[in-house]
Amino acid sequence: MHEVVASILDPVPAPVGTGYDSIGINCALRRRMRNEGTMDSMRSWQLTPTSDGDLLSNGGRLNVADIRLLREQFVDFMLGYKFAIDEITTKINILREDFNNTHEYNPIEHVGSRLKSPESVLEKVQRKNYAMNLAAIRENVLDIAGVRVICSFISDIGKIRDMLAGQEDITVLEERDYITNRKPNGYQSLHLIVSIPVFRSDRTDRMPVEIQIRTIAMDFWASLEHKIYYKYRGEVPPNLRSDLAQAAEVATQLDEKMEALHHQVDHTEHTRTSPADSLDLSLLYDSITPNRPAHRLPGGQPA
Ligand code: 0O2
Repeated sequence: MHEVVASILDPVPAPVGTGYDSIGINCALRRRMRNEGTMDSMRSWQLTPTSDGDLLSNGGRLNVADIRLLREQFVDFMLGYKFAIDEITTKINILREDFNNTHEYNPIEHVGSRLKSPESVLEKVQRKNYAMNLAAIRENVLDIAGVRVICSFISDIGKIRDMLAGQEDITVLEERDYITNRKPNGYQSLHLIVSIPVFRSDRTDRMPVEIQIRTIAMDFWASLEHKIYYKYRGEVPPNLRSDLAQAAEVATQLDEKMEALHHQVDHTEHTRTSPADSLDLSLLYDSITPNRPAHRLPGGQPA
């Protein structure tokens, strides 16, 4: 049965690189197209019936209508994760724009996201020995939706974490700190599994999203390591492994150096305070409508 379903899902080709699409503000359209493309490619999964139109499974026969229903349910299931990515990405882009507007410095360099391919979801279910049904996937595979935030400095990672974790509708389900506890191969990143409500047309679902937060140097290392890992199909030769471990050490030193430099720069914030609600905006009005008669202050004096 598993093999039959997997063949119906007609695997989307494994992405080159990290699979995370960069979605800086300038790339928002590309991200949308890519996300829509992902869902479109799922809709165009080809069925592979036997000569008499049915699909064989271990337990008997599945007809094409059963498989079509299964596919539609899977597409709908995956759509929820795409919406969850959209929600988290919007939150991060709001933080970024707010930082640009109200602070002198913006800790968010890039934001990326990826929706796990159906092939990779089912591969994980198989590998972890979970039951091959949607309920088990929902409960156990918490990284179907992934968002990656790249920061300038190590200290930004905690700030971004706290800003997201502090939002009312976000619940942190799990946290893995691979920065304090670097992986043996050198991998560093802060991973949060959060849940967020997604408001569908007929229901509200709380959806899990894996958020990875790391510096530019950590990300540079991870994307190269990912390519090497895939090139060697997980069997990375010992000399490359040791070079990667050294490169991770250099990346950490660079992060520490940049952090120290960052602290030497005067970051006295000239943060604008929010305007008081009672502030008189008539002067602003006069300044943007110069041809109008001058505004009169209370008491009849021209402003
Ligand atoms: P991708 O390309 O992001 O889809 P598991 O999913 O069970 O294998 P686990 O323990 O649930 O792993 O999660 P873990 O270790 O926290 O890592 C999940 C994600 O972190 C991976 O997702 C990678 O994106 C990233 N990651 C973890 N370890 C490494 C590493 O050593 N090198 C690199 N480059 N990335 C790593 P995916 O789904 O494996 O890949």
